[in-house]
Amino acid sequence: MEEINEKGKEIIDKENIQEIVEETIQHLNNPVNDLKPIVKRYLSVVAKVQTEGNKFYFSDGEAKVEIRVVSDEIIRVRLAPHGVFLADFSYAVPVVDQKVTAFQLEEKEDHYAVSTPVITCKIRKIDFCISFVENLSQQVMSEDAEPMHWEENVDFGGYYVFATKKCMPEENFFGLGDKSGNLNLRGRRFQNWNTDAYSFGWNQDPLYRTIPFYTGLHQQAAYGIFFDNTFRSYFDFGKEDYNKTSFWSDGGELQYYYIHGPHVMDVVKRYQSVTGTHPMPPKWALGFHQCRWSYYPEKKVKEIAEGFRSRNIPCDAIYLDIDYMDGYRCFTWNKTHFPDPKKMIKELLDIGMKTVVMIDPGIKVDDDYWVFKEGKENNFFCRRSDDYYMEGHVWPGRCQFPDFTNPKVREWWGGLYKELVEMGVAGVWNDMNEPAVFGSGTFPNDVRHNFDGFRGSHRKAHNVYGTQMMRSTYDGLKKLMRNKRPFTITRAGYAGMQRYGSVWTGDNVATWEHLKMGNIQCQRMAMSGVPFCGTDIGGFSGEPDGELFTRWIQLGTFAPFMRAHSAGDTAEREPWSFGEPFTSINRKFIELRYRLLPYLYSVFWEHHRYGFPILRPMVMLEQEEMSNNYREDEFGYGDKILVCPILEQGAISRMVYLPKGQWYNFWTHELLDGGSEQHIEASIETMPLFVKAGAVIPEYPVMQYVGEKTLDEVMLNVYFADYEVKSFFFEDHGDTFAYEQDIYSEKKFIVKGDTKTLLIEQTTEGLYTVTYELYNFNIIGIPFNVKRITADDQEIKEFYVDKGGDLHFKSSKNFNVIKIFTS
Ligand code: MIG
Repeated sequence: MEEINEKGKEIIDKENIQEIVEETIQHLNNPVNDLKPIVKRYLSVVAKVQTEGNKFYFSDGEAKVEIRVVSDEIIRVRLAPHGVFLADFSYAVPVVDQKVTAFQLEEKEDHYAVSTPVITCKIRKIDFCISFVENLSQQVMSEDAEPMHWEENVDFGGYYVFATKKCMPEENFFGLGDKSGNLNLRGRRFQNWNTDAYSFGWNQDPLYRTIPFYTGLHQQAAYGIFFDNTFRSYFDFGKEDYNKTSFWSDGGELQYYYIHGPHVMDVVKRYQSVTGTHPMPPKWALGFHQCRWSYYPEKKVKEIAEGFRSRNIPCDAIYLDIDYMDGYRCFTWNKTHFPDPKKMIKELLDIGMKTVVMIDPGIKVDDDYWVFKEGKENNFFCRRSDDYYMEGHVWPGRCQFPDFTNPKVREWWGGLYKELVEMGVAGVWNDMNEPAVFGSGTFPNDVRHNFDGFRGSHRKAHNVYGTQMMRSTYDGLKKLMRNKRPFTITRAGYAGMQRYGSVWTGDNVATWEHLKMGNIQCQRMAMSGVPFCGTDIGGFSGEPDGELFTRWIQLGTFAPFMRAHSAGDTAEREPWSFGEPFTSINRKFIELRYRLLPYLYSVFWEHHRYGFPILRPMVMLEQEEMSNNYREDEFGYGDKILVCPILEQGAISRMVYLPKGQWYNFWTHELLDGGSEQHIEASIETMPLFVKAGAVIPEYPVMQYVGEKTLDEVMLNVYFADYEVKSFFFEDHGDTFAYEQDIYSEKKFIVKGDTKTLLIEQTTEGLYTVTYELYNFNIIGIPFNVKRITADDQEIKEFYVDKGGDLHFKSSKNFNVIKIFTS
């Protein structure tokens, strides 16, 4: 690599270029040289500039670069080695242009500058090196170490494309989708190629998903780079050369978005503005889910469902893994095990249990099977370059695979869910969509794809196959469910996958290391734009003991997606499988999940509407604190709760870092000062959990499933602070898209305390009216004797302080201002 770069540098000298081209041609024409040409070509001197609206073109005479102002904080860069850009189509980015207030192009002595009110993109004349500068601070956020370069791909056509940037001193990197290993990516190299990674290990790479987006943080300021390229791609964060960060891919266009911060949170939020946020999920999907490979026959499924109810352990969904099908044929039922699925699903629903079923991409080659027949007749299955069908073995045996990059195929596939939806299936689980094939791992490179009319081989379509399958599932269900919110879960995906549903981290293992790894994976997914993520609680393969399982349930309580799952060759694994004291502790935490559900739902809304992630790694909460670049256990759950799982066997306490400000210990209500590490007790019955002072945390009574009870009041836990703090509380129907027509209720609370008073203000937005009438206040940490309470100047006479010092009273849900006085 180093050698090649040296070679490349020579080329920068324009004089040399003809020589190099001739050398390359000779090299290619020499039959002895069936090696790839080792010549990389670099952009050279900027020779020509053109403007077209928000797009600016710079050329060195042959290669062309497009700089497009996407918003005040986002600029896109594209490279066309021979001056012709590829079609501007992306599965990740539905709409490129956002709102820009102003932009301009200026010519300076040694560079051109494309600027917005916030950032400037500089293109250096002499060598085409591109840099991004924040206007206000003049800080150079990101800067090419070498001009963009490429290498002809003789085997497939097109180019290998490369960008190499300076790795700033003390710069750290985050994101990049699903990688195992530490949260901070500095010093490592990665590859993106969706892979079925059964029992993956620490630092194993690649895994199931591809999200070529990272956040860089240096001198306390952050920016992001989203390399929107679906081919196999690579990222090197100062591994090969401590001073360089590079990304490259096996084909496609060198196209990336520079996304400005300076807060890490801004970077992630703006990345979501480019690739979209997750739609509101059905509320029940935020409950607890129970899964196993596989629960069958029907009797077993019902027994498990009833097992939850008889033990009073809340649960909203039960999963049917591949064995519910007839010979693993998708969209069929094994009639021996499930003689009347509709009836079973209804009976499950009667006790509040939703049914989620698995659907895989591999379709059994079988002329008596209607799905295969339809796919064959309509030419919906993938073909090889020489026109043979793409065939591979998966669960059903010999299979063909729908080309989900074809909009017609997506439409067809989406419609295939009709019968399942009519039977009452509430959600769909898409597995094996890397795509995974037994033996060879995945499709061969030469498989052709429609790519929404833009055509491509599997090299280009591989990493998006899973997302397009999931999209087809999501869109299909949305139609069939008559605009009720679908619940979908996928294993594979590409950037933007969050627009179509949730994800789990794949086949993990029942070890303490995997518990730690899973915690990091979900945080990393959150920083990569995928909020609704969870791990297989308990570990998919291997056997957890009661302690590990319970610690996993505890962590899972604060994973956006909470599901226990296990492989078929393991012992049964329900929350009660390990006996006491574990069953009771598991129940207590699952109940906590349901108590905090209105909070989680509100945080989900903040994600959907404003682009904030649900999980917030410490570096996101406090990026100015250098040590947070390396912290990966503690995380924010929304902006009001801080979680720190116990990740070590036998541990009954641990050190926890609390960000600056004041925090209440959730269990003891002890008030702690942040900004340092604290020693926190956490026997197996508990885990370190903190609430920000000033927070209003809405709470529901424990329910066995979402919507079990009609509420006549909602509890508001208010944590006293002697400064001002805002909180959100979002409610709506919970399962329709009416929120898109403003039919929701978004409440904002402002809490302000001092030594004598506490004020709680409420404002409401949206057109939805909640059905309950009262708030039941639980005020924690009031430092004075309460003498009087008013709601909108009306006296509230009934109140009391309990033994623990918490103040209780009720008020109308419609209050504007509540005042609590000491005199
Ligand atoms: O080849 O459907 O990751 O969750 O239980 C294994 C059976 C296929 C892999 C999934 C796992 C699921 C399993 N599947």
